[in-house]
Amino acid sequence: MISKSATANLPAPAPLGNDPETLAADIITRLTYSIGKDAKVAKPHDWMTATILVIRDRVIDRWMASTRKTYEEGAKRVYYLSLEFLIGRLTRDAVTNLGLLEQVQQALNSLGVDFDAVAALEPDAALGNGGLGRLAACFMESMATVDIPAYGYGIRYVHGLFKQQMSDGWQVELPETWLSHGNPWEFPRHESAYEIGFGGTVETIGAETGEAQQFVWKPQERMMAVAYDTPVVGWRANRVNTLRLWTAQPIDPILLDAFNAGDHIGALHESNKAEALTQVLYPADQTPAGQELRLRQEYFFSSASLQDILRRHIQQYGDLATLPDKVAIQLNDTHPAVSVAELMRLLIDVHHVEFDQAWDITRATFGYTNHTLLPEALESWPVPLFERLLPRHMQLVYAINAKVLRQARKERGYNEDQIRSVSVIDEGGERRVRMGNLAFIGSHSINGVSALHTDLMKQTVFSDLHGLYPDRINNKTNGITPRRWLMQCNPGLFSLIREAIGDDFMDDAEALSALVPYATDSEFRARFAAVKRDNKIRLANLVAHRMDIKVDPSALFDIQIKRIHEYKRQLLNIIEAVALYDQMRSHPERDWVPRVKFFAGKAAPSYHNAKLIIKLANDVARVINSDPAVHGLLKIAFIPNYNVSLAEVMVPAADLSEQISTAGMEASGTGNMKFALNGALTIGTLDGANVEIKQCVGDDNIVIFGLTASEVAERRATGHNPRGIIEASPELSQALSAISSGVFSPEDRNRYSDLIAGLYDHDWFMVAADFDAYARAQRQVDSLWVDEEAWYGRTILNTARVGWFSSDRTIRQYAKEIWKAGP
Ligand code: B1H
Repeated sequence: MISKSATANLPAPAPLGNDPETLAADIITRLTYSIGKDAKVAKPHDWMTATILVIRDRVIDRWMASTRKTYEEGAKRVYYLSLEFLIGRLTRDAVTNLGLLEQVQQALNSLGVDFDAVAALEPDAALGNGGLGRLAACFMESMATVDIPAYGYGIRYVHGLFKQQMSDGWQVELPETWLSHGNPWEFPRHESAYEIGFGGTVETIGAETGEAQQFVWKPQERMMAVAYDTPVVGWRANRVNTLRLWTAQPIDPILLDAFNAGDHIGALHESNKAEALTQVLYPADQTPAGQELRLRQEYFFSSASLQDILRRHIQQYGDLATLPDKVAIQLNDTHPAVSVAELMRLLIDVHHVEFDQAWDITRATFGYTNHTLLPEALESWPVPLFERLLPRHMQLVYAINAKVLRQARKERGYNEDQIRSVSVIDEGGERRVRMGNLAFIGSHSINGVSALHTDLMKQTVFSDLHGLYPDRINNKTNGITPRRWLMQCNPGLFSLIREAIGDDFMDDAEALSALVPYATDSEFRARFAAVKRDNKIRLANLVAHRMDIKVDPSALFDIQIKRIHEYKRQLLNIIEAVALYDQMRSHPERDWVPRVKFFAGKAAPSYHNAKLIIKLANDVARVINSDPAVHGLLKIAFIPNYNVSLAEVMVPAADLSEQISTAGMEASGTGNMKFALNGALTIGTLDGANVEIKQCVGDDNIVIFGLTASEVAERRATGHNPRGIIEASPELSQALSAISSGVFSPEDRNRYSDLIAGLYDHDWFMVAADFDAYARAQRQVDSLWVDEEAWYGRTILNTARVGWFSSDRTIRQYAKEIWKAGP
């Protein structure tokens, strides 16, 4: 062991140079001494690793300084617990936030290497499904930017979200292997390891002696959680925070007894079981997996994170009574909700805090963010499974629940129905533990992610809990980081804006409002249009190369990219394309606006209708794209394998952003914000954050259509007659009969009959109900498009007025109103 006096005298490392010459020399040094390659034979991948190592070195000083500062100031730390972090590539983000992009580009140039080509080799870190995971990644960057001492905690999945391939138009899932070439951004911390238990029994001691009872959980299975840290660089690198991801490892890599007894396979059983836990991300967005492995993942990362948080707190402050003053823990949806029971267990069983005090500490520490109201997406676990895996936690859940229900009955006079609705245990049918209710009662703050969503939370799923705790539900409208989603993905627009209004918007996205006067400046409009055109050419090249589809960059680029889900209504968009196709063939004499409809997105592997919708998009694309009768005026491209990096190419190229969910069903959306920021017009329903986007950009600069959330609720309640609606709409009837009769699937004419029959029978997602309004709105878009000058005026106003949707703003609100942390 190194003595204290010896460490105190260690010299500090020499400061690193940031000029292109030094960077180039350091890249060569890394290539030689860290990778072991001669520059003459180095592969592109070696250049990438060497470059990342050199950038990483520049991050480390700031990282250590940030950690030191938090410690010295005794600042409150924020912990963001999330089963998903959908990061994408990190290198461009780190290097721009360090302010070293040009220097690194020059350094590589001097070595005959192209930075863009090197950066493109980095695999996406796809540790998430969609918006919820991407939000966590934007939040990490913003927390570092606005100088909040924060840690993200999650799982280091070996396999992120599956790779999507198309086979004859059908989605096929392939395993994703982002770690196959190693990950130069991560630091293994073998010393930060915690034991995690499962199963077994709970023993009671002290029952006979009359002393306070103690409960000792004796897990049957045990494994280790080992930390891997990734630095998260904030804008201008003022702060670098840590994303700590856990990997599962066996306690004994091999059972020596079994091995020696000749059972070589059996000897590895434990080790395989541990490692399986962190192998793969569940790919079911909005449909809880329900399997035991998922609950194991949830508990595993919750327990490891809480043990780490308590260790850090005790080491610095010695006492857990001060936990809520120095620690705020945010639960990203219910996936980490078992943390409520785990913190209670650690406080009571391990640290011997009394139950009531432990409960006060717990509620004062946790905040819970709800991301969906879809009933099928609300997590719950069968009581027998929960009890078998986490017997001590089951006891604590019952004890907490009893306390809350007693209070509801006594102090609030809640009746049986209300008691049933606030209980953590769902007693209707098979008994289940409701994770949303557990997260709610265990938190002092419960937030929704858009104004509409938060209102609906109060009115629907959480209405009785809201009645019990009326000051807990609050709104924090989502945001996106303008670094990745403007500066990095759209360098053309970024420099145009800088030239026009200077640099203020780089530190305050709301300063983009200085662009408002430019909306009427015809020279600026032309330059804005030229940037958009360049971005469209880039996307056109991508579909030409990847899919062999030729599209015209002067056509209107209409883009819907997001997970494939019935409530997101890609089907509505496709049906409208079919109807438009009909119209174009029937009225070739009209001046049709040339349009390309782009789609991208993954379907959960077990979601039948979502996969069928992908196939339909591809079937319709095949027919329309090859029909000379439309003269190329309408094209459809479903681009495979949507991910963050593909979004970074598609978002800047959009003229029209499709945000057409059934009102009341999309909690917020964040793609909607990215498109508006990059100068696209939105066609959308009054759902999620679209409502607030409309307020910001103004009614003339967005195209809204369709039923409102309350109209949808009313129709569902009073009964809705989709068949009547369809029969009254010739355009819709024609499109639906074409699809269901096999016009687009001649090889299997009944492929879509059930899908379409669902629209006639119940139309749960109001596709038929909203069709005419949507088609009209699309023709309105056409008429806006024709007046080019005015169109770019509107798109400029979108960019100018959506700075409020920066995740910096969102994070400042969390910090001030929920966490009481940060500057
Ligand atoms: C959102 C999810 C989600 N809401 C369960 N809920 C999952 C639920 O693997 N699971 O079990 C995964 C994801 N994701 C999205 O969150 C909302 O649909 C969006 O509207 C919202 O913008 C986003 C971020 O708040």
